[in-house]
Amino acid sequence: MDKRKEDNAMDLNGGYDESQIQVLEGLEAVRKRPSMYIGSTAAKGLHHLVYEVIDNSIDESLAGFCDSIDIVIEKENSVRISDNGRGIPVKEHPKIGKSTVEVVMTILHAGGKFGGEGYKVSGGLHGVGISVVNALSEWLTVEVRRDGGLYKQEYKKGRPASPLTLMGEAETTGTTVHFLPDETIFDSIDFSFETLSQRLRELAFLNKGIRISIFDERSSERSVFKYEGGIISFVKHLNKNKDNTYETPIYFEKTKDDCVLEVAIQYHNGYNENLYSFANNIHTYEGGTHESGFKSALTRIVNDYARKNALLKSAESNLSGEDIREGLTAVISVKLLDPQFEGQTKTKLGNADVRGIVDSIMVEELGSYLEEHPSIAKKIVEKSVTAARAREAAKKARELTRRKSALEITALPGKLTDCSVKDPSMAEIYIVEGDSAGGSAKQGRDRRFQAILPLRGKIINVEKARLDKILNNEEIRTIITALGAGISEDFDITKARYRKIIIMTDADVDGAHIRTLLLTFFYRYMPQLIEAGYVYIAQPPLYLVRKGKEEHYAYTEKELDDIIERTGKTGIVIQRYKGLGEMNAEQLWETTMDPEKRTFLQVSLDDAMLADEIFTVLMGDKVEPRRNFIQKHAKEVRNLDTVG
Ligand code: 0RA
Repeated sequence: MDKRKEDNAMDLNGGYDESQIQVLEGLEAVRKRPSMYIGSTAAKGLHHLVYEVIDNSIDESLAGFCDSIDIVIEKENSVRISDNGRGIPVKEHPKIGKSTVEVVMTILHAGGKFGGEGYKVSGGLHGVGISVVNALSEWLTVEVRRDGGLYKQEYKKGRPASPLTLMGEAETTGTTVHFLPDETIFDSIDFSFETLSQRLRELAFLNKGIRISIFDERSSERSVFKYEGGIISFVKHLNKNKDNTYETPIYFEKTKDDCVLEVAIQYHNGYNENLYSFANNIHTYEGGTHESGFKSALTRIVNDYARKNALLKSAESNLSGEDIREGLTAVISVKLLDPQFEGQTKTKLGNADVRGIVDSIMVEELGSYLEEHPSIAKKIVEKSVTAARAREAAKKARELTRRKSALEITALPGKLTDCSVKDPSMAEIYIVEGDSAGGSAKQGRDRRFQAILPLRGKIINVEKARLDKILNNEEIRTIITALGAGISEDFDITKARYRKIIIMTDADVDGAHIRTLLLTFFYRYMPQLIEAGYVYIAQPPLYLVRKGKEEHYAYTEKELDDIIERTGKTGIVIQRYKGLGEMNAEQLWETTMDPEKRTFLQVSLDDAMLADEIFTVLMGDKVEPRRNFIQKHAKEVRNLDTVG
């Protein structure tokens, strides 16, 4: 309430002319309904502020004027973003009668009106303009180097707090935007170095040659991303620990009807398909015309090649798209003038003409590549033929499982200790590592709504096997039956028997390994579960600190330090939990399972790429990177494979 009063009473420099009233209304609208402009006020929306600013720098780069962007997360969570673009124009805007800087900073969607005809990222997904960042910041300052001068202006909650002022001379050009997100608007203003780095690296891959650095003053962490190879480097990165079918990714870039298409393709000898599509640097998770054009062209081109070169006999049926994409890692990136984003999350490219454009470039470029590289072409066809045969076998195996489960309709696995409630929205299942922890969980649980499934045997490495073999693994079958929603193409989330599926493993390397195996399995064969937010990771404590009768649990190393500091060192006994089995039933309930007290990590696939990287490194064919990775990240794995 107070906030609004203050906002209305705020004195602007000068009177209320029409444009200022518009500005006020615009900023007020953003502050009132921030989610309408940035999606949410949770972590995602917060990080979006940074992306919104950087998109402007990337636009400068696409226009050919910027090749370096530096981001600093400062101690109190203010962020500084500098680029060496042209700088925001400082002269008075002819229509509005204020500097263009102020117009861009205070009028919604103003950015786009100045950019000319170039390919703009900021026309994309949210593309709300930098004024939204300004409106949602406690304070923001902008510095512009342009026309030989250094100019500066300050804002508070979106409103000018100083005029645009010439501060001195400047030999270079560029823009620095420095802001502190408004704490009253966001759930938290704690920026994640990891989250930002991930997107910055992606942007560096998608815009070859651009240098993007990030420095975190809170932790002194630093990263610099620059890839001369662009999406070739991207694909190499995705496949770095895979057993690749050939050495150098297939790559081409071509412009047609104002649409720039870049494609990089490399096959590996595993079974998964990793196709990442982008439109104007936005990850189109839901695909769209560029992706469907790519897929249909790839299928047709490989089949045509196979027929023409007698690798597929006339009696044999065509290879399916899925067969041809087994073991495919590809990045496709289009840049176009007026991208239309559709779909649930606005990550599906809608421009109909792009399908045909991608198709025709594919025929020209991939078609001739295969002609010119017959040994690689042959490998791709042979892989696809093998995939087709294996898929036939998998289908048979799946039908067998289905028939079997139809016979034993109510036969839940013997290992499952089910809960009494049958309503999935109230029911949860703990998948627990080992029998002894399983025993404690069974005793400690609230039997009304908590089911326990202990895993004792080995879980198969799903990254290394096709579906038919995976379905023969007893632990996997137990999980599928207990969850009740089927698998792969037959998966039906409405049949899921629990809405919370909680992975509870030991806080050691083996535990991390089992957790990753389970996540890989869910990710590959039941991604809908993760998308729906049903999958969680339990957070058991690492330590119990005793002092006299007092007991404190520490879930992180830092908490342990804090407790020691609070309680004093003398007379304390620290017990480190190596496994869940070291806790008795009561302790396990109290620390990890009691809904009143527990904390979970919700697994999200927002960042499928990061997950895939981890899965690849941990599960891939090469042993060496796996060992290095586990040793390096044993403690952090849980943070890496989950988001939020
Ligand atoms: C308006 C017009 C032009 C560039 C920009 C804004 C601009 C905004 C930001 C935000 C961060 N960095 C930025 N760099 C540029 C076009 C400039 C021209 O035509 O010279």
